Amino acid sequence: MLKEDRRENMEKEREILEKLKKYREMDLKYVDGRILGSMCTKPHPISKKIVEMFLETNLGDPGLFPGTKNLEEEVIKMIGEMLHNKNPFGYIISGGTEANITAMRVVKKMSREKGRKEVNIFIPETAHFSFEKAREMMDLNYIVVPLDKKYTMDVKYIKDYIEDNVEKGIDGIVAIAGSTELGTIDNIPEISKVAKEHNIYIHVDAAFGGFVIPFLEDRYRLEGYNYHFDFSVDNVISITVDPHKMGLAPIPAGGIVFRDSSFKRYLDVETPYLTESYQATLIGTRSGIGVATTWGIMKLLGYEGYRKIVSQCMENTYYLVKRMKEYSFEKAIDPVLNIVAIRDEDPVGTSLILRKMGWYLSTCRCVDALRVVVMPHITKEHIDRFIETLAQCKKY
Ligand code: 0PR
Repeated sequence: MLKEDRRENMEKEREILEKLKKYREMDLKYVDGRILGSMCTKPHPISKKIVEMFLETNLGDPGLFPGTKNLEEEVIKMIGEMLHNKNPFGYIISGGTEANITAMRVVKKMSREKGRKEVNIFIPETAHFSFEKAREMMDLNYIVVPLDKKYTMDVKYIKDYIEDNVEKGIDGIVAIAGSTELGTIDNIPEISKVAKEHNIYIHVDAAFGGFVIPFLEDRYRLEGYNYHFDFSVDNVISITVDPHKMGLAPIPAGGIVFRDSSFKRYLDVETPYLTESYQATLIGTRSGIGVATTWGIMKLLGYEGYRKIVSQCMENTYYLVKRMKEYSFEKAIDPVLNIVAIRDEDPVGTSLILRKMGWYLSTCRCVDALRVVVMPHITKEHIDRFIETLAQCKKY
């Protein structure tokens, strides 16, 4: 390349980066502490180096990237261990949505194999909207289970429904470990008893809770509350667990883990001209970045690292509740995980006013409340500033 061309190129690159920077500056930043309603956070700093290293990898054609494929197997093993499964099978995919859709694909295929015409799945009222996408795509039939007073799935409703509709085969139950709105955990051991009796598949959506509950110290566990959610519970066949939420990995990094590799055949699609003959993931061309960052961050932090992060989030959760009390703001429930629901007569209205004041929260649907997800980027100072703003906002 001529010297002048090179100079011109450099000049152009500088201009482009300058422009990109301006756009990026319009975005909010987690570290500013104004993002209070997100389940994502600033990725662990090691991510930058890993992203660069794995930039061109494509697990859609794993034969070309055997190193990255090995990493995926290792990371699934690590997540499996965290979820009490020595023999896991799964993938690091784009997020909780893809993970939940993947699990529903298996439930549907198994149902078809049994010759059932309708795919009947119990799903809690609190289920994430990703299940609605799965329903639309696969024509699933959901039986929506109401919540009990703990805002968890009413297991008695499931039992009664099965008894009253014996002719209706039930194919699956979706349970949540760390619900989007409140962070609640369905009573999965109780659900398991019913599932075992009727041979029903349980899928647990632990997109958020998967990287919280295993590291939650006893002192943060509510008395009489059930925290069991993983493969140690019978009939739990698949679990969604997202590294890009509390796992601190950069987006996109979701996780789907199955009890063992026997479930692969329900997902496999023939890929005659690629380096491998079958593909099980929904997305074809997929980056290996999520795999490598998750592997690196999990190795670096280990159990102890995640325990500290979760404890810090829980301390800040309790701190927020304490500060709320000082201003007579009520919590909708005792926090189960690092999510606080602040009772409010008009949560949508309040959240819009707060947004104008520069604070970004979301709202609950199952109870009139504002919702704060106390992610690792939230500090006590941010909480102090937020509470004062909320008090101010309520004066008018
Ligand atoms: N399952 C549960 C329990 C979830 O909470 C979510 C997302 C998903 C599945 C889907 O995960 P993906 O979004 O990775 O596909 N929960 C958050 C929510 O809907 C996602 C989110 C994250 C929203 C960051 C906003 C935000 O800034 O609230």
